[in-house]
Amino acid sequence: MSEEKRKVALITGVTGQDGSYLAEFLLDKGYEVHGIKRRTSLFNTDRIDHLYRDRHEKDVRFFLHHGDLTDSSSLIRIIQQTQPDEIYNLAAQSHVAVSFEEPEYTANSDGLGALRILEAIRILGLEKKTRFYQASTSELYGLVQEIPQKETTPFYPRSPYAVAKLYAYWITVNYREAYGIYACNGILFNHESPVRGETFVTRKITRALARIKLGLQACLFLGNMDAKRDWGHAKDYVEMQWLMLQQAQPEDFVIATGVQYSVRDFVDTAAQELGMAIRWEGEGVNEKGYWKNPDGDKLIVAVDPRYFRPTEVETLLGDPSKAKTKLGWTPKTIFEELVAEMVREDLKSAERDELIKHHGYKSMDYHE
Ligand code: NDP
Ligand code: GDR
Repeated sequence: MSEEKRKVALITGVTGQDGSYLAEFLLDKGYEVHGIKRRTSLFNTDRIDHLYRDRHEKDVRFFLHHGDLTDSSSLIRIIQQTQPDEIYNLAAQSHVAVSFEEPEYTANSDGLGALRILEAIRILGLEKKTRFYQASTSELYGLVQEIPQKETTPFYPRSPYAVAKLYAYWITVNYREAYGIYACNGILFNHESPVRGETFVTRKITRALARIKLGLQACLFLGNMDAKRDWGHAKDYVEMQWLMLQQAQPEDFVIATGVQYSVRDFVDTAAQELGMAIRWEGEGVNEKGYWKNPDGDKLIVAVDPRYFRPTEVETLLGDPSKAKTKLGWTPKTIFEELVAEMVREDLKSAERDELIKHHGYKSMDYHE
């Protein structure tokens, strides 16, 4: 891409899982990429360190700005400075269980945050220039009204997170209709990767089983093992986020694999990948748990009701037909490959921890 034609993208949530994959994807496409990161007392740029270069070097195309979705002034300033062709609003308090503990903050960042960006586009007169992507979610379907879920399926949010995201969904639609802004919702079903946050169930499982295998952790405590999700790979999904902004008309799209597994299936697949043939004892979830090591009575996966949610989303299964037809979507990574990749990476980091432990450092046993 030549210097004159270089497109400029602004990513909120650039330090997160999707933000890091999207930044890499857009840089590969020749974009100038600006990311918004919030101020933290320690560095939290692990996921994007490989992309970052000192501003003083030549041909730098990746820049970070301090800002926050709860602070309009920072958003307006950054958008004014960067004049982006595309804004990807990925920032959010994205943990469903945490949203029950911090509902007001979640509403502020996840709901009003989208409004603040759309208003900034208007205030700065960028309605015709800047395209806007909103990270919407399958959590909007909550208590599902139709199986599988598609773009026309009615919403029934089941958490403060989902309710906040419902506001963001509709304000995106409203600003598209009211002001002609090119604004889209990507209704993405769960997507994971080796850089998934450690407290989401998939990463919690792969990380814990790898550590249990190496004797660094005793037991993995989980909540609802019967919950079913449609899990894809984050790397595949960020390409769709970009494609949604390259169409002639702005539209909303479901992105999913169309295949569903339970949390228990995820544990089984990860255990198999690690050669840990876990024997499953008893039917149904009980508070004591029932997953044991085959060669003994050592409990290695147990249920802790602390991880149950006040209202749960039991089952999600997406119908990505529209994205298939209009965006040419076919998920590249299947479930088993996703689990295998996550397990492989977590085993490597557990091996590093084990090495440190054997040189005199005792690491902690995380359960979150
Ligand atoms: P992550 O939790 O990995 O990343 C969230 C990002 O948002 C982080 O960079 C975080 O910063 C940032 N952030 C949080 N609060 C604020 C704030 N107030 N101001 C500025 N930045 C903030 O999420 P994912 O990458 O997994 O998801 C990306 C988006 O997609 C989220 O909006 C999520 O809700 C949505 N989504 C995710 C799905 C998934 O399965 N992954 C599915 C559907 C939707 P910090 O690093 O400082 O915490
Ligand atoms: P989810 O993802 O709530 O779908 O939101 P998460 O991995 O947190 O939970 C998936 C399902 O697993 C059950 N579960 C547990 N979950 C966690 N985190 N920890 C546990 O110990 C545990 N045990 C069982 C949950 O109850 C749930 O049913 C994710 C986020 O990325 C959102 O931001 C995004 O919008 C949706 O996916 C689509």
